[in-house]
Amino acid sequence: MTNLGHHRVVIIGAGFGGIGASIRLAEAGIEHVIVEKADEVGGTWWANRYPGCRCDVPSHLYSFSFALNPDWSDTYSLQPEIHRYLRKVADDYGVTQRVHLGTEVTAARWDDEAKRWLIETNAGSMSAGALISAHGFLSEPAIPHFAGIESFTGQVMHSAQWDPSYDVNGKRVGVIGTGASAVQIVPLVQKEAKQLYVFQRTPAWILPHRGRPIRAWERALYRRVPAIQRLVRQLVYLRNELLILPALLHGKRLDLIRKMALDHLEAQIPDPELRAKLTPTFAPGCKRLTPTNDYLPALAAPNTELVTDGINELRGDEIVTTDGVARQLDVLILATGFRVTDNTFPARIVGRAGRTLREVWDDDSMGGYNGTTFAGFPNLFMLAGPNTGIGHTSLVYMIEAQLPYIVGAIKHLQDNHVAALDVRPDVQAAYNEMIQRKLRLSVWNTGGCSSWYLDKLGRNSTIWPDYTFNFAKRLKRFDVESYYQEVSPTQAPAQLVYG
Ligand code: N01
Repeated sequence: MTNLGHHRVVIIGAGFGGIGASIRLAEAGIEHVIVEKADEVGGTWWANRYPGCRCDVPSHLYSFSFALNPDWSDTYSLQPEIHRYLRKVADDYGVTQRVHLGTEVTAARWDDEAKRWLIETNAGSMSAGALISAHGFLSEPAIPHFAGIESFTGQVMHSAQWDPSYDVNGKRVGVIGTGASAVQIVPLVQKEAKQLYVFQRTPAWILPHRGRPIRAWERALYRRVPAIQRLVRQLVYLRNELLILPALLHGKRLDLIRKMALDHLEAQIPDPELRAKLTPTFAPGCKRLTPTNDYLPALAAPNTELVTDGINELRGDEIVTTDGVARQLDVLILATGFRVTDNTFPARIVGRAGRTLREVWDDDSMGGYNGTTFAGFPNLFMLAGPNTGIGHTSLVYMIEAQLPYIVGAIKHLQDNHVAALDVRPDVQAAYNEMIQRKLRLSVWNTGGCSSWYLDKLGRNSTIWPDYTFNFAKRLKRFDVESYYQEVSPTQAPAQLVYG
């Protein structure tokens, strides 16, 4: 097995999280490498290349605060443009040269003797004083098992594993799912397919989309006066934060969203029978809100059928629903989401007690401290970890908020000859209690839907239940007092300062 050496820090993943971490570590003079399983940087914005893939967070907000892009062509960017942006940031900040592409972490084990992480990859092994996991919680496709899927004669593609060489033109296409991915895929596929079947288990709240191309003069202005773009970004940020209080209290403003969505539905779907099928029964916001102007008309098109009966089995080239109707397909598109609360990547991370992070989470629920560190997993930091998710604003903001905290911890290790930092279990437990208390009345917990925000116990281990600026404030400074520390064996006799 090739020895890929020892590093001060190893970062897993070269998406927004890994690239941002690399930039901040380099600024702090901390040696590190990034390992990325794909052959490209970009993370989710490289994996998701389905037709129509677009960010539903405004462009000016969906970027690093320190690397604004005055050249966005649309107020809501398409995937290729976001991917180009990330590649450019990685190049401009020297990240690209630190990335090992095509290198997938298969295991990472904390060595409590040597006080370091031992990391196995498909390209060799390496070790690190600290490990930053930026593997992404929306990175592992959820592929439901339908009876007969193995012998289905058509092509099957998950939205995050799109085959760009596949041409849907003139084909009979089935799409399963009605979430954020499906509402972007359906309109484009409908235009080209001979016949489209959309298999809906739960209708989504569809809001009008406010996107528009950004005019040449606006781009010129942002280029010449970056402060104006920063102001626009700040206004978008503040407007989005207004959604938090009603979401937490399940309040009035959500009624406004409901009305806006129902008006949109009425305007776009004249047929009352179809409209009834497309009217959600849960509270808006319980699942991610999906803005689009093209999805509902695509469902009403003559070559589309909205199927609301459950899926029974796949048989040859047919999909058979519970009412016994068989429909022939050339391709089945699974817009069925991701394994989030049951993500298997944590099964590769083995902590101090020889247990994987997955095993620890399976005992109870996914959880950590500040969404970043985990008791029993010293010197492990996770970007976009448990309860850092947000449905109303940019995840890049949350990732950026974690960076000073992580860099602060790693600098603490380095500057004070500390070998290991392990968050105190009591601190972690109190933190999670606080999170769960705040979530109790929220629309995500009480809105009457099932979503990837909730785990098998019905506990919400994904959403940050407060204003995002409070998350940033919390993580501004590394709070060493919340951690057990072990002095480096090379500086002093191993000194346990636990408990
Ligand atoms: O996945 P989802 P997604 N039989 O989990 C259905 C981010 N994102 O990929 O609602 C039948 O939302 C399932 O049905 P139901 C964003 O954070 C961001 O669309 O469970 N149907 C649902 O309709 C988002 O929240 C952007 O009844 C089955 C759908 O599949 C997250 O990714 C764009 C089924 C899954 O919806 C996930 O979105 C796209 C089964 N066995 C995505 N299993 C941005 O713009 C599942 N379904 C930033």
